[in-house]
Amino acid sequence: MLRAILRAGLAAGAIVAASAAFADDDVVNIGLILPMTGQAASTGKQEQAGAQLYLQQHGASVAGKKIALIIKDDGGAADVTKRLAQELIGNDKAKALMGFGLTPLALAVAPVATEAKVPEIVTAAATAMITEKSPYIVRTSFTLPQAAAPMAEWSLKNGIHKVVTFVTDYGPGNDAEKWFSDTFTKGGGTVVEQIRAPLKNPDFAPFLQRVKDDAPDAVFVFVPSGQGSAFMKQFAERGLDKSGIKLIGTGDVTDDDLLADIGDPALGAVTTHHYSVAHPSPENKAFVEAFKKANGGLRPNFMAVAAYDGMALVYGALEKTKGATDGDALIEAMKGASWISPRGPVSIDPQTRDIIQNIYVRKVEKVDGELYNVEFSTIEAVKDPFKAAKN
Ligand code: VNL
Repeated sequence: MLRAILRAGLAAGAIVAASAAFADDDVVNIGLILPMTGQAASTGKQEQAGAQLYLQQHGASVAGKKIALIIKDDGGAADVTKRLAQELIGNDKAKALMGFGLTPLALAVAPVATEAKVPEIVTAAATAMITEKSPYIVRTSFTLPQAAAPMAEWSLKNGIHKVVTFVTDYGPGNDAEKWFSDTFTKGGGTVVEQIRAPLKNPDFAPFLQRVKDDAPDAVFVFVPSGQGSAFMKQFAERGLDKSGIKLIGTGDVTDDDLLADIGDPALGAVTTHHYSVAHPSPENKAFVEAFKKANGGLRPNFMAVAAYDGMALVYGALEKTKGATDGDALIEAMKGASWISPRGPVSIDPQTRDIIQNIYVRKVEKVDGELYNVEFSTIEAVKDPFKAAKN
């Protein structure tokens, strides 16, 4: 892992060197901390590519400042994330930290952000309570309650009465389980069983056998980005794709960059999420085309879009502060910011610093020989319901 950190550090060094024409004071370092290695490496890759695409398209300067991204690999280990955050602030004078591929990694940095008064822009991790852990946290990804509750609403209206929930056993999975189950039960549905699988190296097979034995109308699934194809393959191996048990979930399981690998067993899965590579807007068409071109044909997923939007948030804030990089000024400028993302219109809730966005109901379909999450219904401007319920 050390080698990977050094390599990422060197690459970032090259970006900084390119900004030599600007005086040191005019360079704004942004620390992008991601799992570039380890189990969540696909998230790191997508996020890095998303942030770099924004930089490439919008130029590395804004409000008279030169923007330099310093990319660091935490290997998915929270103690490393925290140390890198401290070093980026202490040594590199980073004015914002971005990334955080998993909930524990985002949480580890919260006290660092608070103490240093440096914005922590969470572009991946999605447990609802994260933004409550520091007044310097702003999020451009999503929250699991925001995505999971609409799945329950849709299920209630579409002939699904009995559901088994299947989630990865940590923050976002627990949020998904709770917000799907509570919403579904309140509306008259029955949750037959709630199954949780471990985050690290899960063997889904024994859990899937339980789903099969329960014979529900549907299984509601949350697994983090990157695990969807292992899950779906074992789902198909157990014959669940042909068992009449419908697959529903948040869009993490039918991740855009994994659909080709999953193949036909994904067909017909209905999920709720904030981004599909098939989102039919001119902004998204341009984004997808440019992303693929810059990354050897790789499809962007929701992680890439959140990092792209994290950069949009920083650029917008710097414009508002006229280049001032004081942490309090930047956070104030981010509150209430709104823009058109490749995913659709978004804004930052000034009360919670979480993102308000459309949630789309989508179905996996084959279009021109390729699998896509095809959006067929939109719930507009959804706020994180976890925080809305408290206010
Ligand atoms: C998290 C949530 C991570 C959703 C994910 O993929 C995801 C998290 C890495 O909060 O840890 O799809």
